[in-house]
Amino acid sequence: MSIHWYPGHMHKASREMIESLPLVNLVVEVLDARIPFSSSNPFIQALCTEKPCIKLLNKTDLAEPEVTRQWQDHFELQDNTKTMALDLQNSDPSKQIIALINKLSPQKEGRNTLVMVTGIPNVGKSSLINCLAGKHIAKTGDEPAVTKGQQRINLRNGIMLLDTPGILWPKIENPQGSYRLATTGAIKDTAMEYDDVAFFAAEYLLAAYPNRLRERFKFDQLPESPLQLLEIIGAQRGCLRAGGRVDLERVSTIFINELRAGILGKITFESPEVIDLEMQQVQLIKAEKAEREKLRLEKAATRRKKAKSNRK
Ligand SMILES: Nc1nc2c(ncn2[C@@H]2O[C@H](COP(=O)(O)OP(=O)(O)OP(=O)(O)O)[C@@H](O)[C@H]2O)c(=O)[nH]1
Ligand SMILES: [Mg+2]
Repeated sequence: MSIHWYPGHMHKASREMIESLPLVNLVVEVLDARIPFSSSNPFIQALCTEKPCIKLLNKTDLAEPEVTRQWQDHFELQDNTKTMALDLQNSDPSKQIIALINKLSPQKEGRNTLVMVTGIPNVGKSSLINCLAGKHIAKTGDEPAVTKGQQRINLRNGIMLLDTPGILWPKIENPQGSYRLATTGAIKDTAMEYDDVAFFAAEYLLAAYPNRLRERFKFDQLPESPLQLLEIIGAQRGCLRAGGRVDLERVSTIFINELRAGILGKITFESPEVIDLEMQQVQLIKAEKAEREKLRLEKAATRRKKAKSNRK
């Protein structure tokens, strides 16, 4: 599945981030703890190499603690980078975050630190702003692209926050990454097919979390395929069409929503080990694409040449 969801406001937000960057002292990148690799925006990475960076792995209430720890160790090997694991839904880590910002800020005493809060859609950037401000000042919502423009918030403790809209990047080249983003809710519903995403999630859970599925759906034998799993769930939930066939669209929506809500337990979709292999796959996909484009251009040039010589 390739995702094409890069609406105008994200393009504008990227431009505004580049414009604001010279004044920014520190970058806070909010990641989804279930998908720390797939929720890392390469555009933000490339932009922020020179600034101290705090990576906040949020939604840890939905992710496996042990794997979150592995991700923190992985990120802390990068220059200028510190991490914290958060559950903004159920706790208030504002004191620890503010202490870390003050520790890493390159600003001299008495001068405000401008902190840019960045991240892909729906990871909890505005929830973080509200937590740090101690009041509800940024609109939040359980869907991607709630924040559409930049907003400055003065915490009046020497820290100025810059809330930014969640941005993706124009081409998400890692197919696994696209699926993980869709599974966790970073992609607008209208830009994805629920059944396609449910097949991916079902396949992953069958391989990585078979016991969770057994517990939740109470089957004697593990289904042999994602389709079989969705059919069993569909039959249990009465998602049937006329003639008794399972309504895959309906059961897929239920399955994905349960997964997103944590009803299947704490689930992480990637560990640091996947990075190398998936980066190699992306390079392969890019090389194949470049080769196809080269062939297309060569064919077009030959056609033009032929047409020209026919006209003579
Ligand atoms: N389960 C869980 N949900 C969270 C957590 N933090 C935030 N949320 C929820 O995630 C959803 C998105 O939060 P927002 O703060 O609006 O996310 P955002 O990054 O500002 O999103 P955009 O503005 O759309 O880019 C909301 O429904 C929040 O309540 C968390 O730690 N755990
Ligand atoms: Mg927001």
